[in-house]
Amino acid sequence: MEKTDQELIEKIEELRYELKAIILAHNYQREEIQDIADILGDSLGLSQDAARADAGVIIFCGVHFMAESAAILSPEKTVILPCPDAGCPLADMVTPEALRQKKAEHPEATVVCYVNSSAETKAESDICCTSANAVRVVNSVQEDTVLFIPDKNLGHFASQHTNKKVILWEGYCPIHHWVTPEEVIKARQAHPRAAVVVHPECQPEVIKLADHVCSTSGMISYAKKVNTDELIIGTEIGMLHRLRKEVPEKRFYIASPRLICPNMKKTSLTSVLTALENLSLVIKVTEPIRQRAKLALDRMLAIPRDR
Ligand code: CIZ
Repeated sequence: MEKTDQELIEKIEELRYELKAIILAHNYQREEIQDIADILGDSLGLSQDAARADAGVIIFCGVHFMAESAAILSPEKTVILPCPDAGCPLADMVTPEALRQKKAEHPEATVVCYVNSSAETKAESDICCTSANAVRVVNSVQEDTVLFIPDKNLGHFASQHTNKKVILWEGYCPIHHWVTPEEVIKARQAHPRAAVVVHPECQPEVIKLADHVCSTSGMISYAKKVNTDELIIGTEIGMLHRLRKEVPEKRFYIASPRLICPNMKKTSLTSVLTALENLSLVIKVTEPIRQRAKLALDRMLAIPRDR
């Protein structure tokens, strides 16, 4: 007989305690996964929290590159991705081989790599960035030319806030990229008093229509401080659950009904329980790749934080 959600949660609690495991959930996860998580956040913040946590086992409810980031920062811990096929099309839009070729074409450029990328791609890069600190990272590098990978929309956003030449990689998040200006205009018409907040992975035409552009962590602080009690949110729909819980006095609307990432929704209570029972899939990064990828992350972390 199939277990009820309550039974699954009780079993997860039991095993989590026995194994001294912590459950991390990305802001885009299903509501029931967010609700059982020890820590909720963005990919880099979660990986940093995992590194600090007193736990041997980390259940990373997110997509593959996120669990890799946790493995890069916590090599001594067992990092488990509950759904082995939870990937990221954006991360897959750059390969280390293609990057090496592009670097050879632009030897003058510093490679700035968005954390939504594989460990191997990070290892080929000079410095990482997040959606929260992309502008700061681009401005921090010494060279005048930056090769920004793999998200062209975030790279374009950063290029609008720097004097550096930014070479864009032809990559994008299929969820954010396909939000249209028409959808945002329609949402504004439906909620005329609402502020429009969008993620910088959206297209420039959508960004132009927004009152504020920021990362998922930035959305929480903006929602708390902005002088309006309604917000239209242009990022993956899972974020609305967190916003509604943390800022219950305000109302949130999604900018487009298509802002649903199928990979982020793969993780269920059953897959979390199975992951705890079988301790699988363990995410491993080979030591040479880990060290080089960590260097790119460390260079970013050395820049004062802006989250
Ligand atoms: O880096 C992350 O976690 C993502 C995908 C978005 C964000 O802005 O937090």
